[in-house]
Amino acid sequence: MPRLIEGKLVIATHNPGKLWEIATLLKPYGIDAVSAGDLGLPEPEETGLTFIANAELKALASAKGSGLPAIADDSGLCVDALDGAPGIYSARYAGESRDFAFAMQKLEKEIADRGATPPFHAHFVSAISLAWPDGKTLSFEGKVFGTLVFPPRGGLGFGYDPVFLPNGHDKTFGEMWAVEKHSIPVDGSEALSHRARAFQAFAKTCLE
Ligand code: ITT
Repeated sequence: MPRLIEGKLVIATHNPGKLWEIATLLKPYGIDAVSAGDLGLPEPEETGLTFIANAELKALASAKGSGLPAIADDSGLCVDALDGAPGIYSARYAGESRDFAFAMQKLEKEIADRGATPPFHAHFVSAISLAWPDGKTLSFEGKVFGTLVFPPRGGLGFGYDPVFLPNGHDKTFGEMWAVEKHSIPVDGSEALSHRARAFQAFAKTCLE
């Protein structure tokens, strides 16, 4: 089957951490990627009620605004003790200034207020959508399960990485180098991060 994307692709995110991870994941496929920010494309309001709905809405806004296919990620952290919050509201949970040190403290307090005791089970979700200017979309989801640790550990990564300890590992995402968090194993086994897992599914359908 021919590849579904040839030539230029817009990465429809305004989050520098995500942009870097998605651009790195795309690199081996020889895709000419450009960011929505570099094209001056506006950030649409995330009015969807699911990760996939928001990823589609962001990818479609960039595809229609640029006339090129676009890929977007909508992601977040779901905490069992908070009934899945902050979930699709993970960016907004960090306030207008997107202060994740504050957001991680707020998580710790809200979990304590619920009377929960460790281990604090949580998972990250990433929905990756690819959209074309004619309105067609394809979406893929990836998840990674783990527990939350307080205080946060490590200064690598972005967002909630320092409090997330993936199951089976002794380092938080904030203590892992980027390659460990999101690389795609060459032997075809499953990647570690939610975004890399969603990307594996996307790449299988659209890039191979
Ligand atoms: P765009 O919509 O422009 O892509 P955003 O930051 O607003 O950027 P989301 O609405 O998808 O993106 O918000 C998801 C938030 O969840 C994000 O801001 C991070 O704080 C957090 N998050 C998602 N993936 C993460 C990861 O791999 N590591 C740490 N935090 C992550």
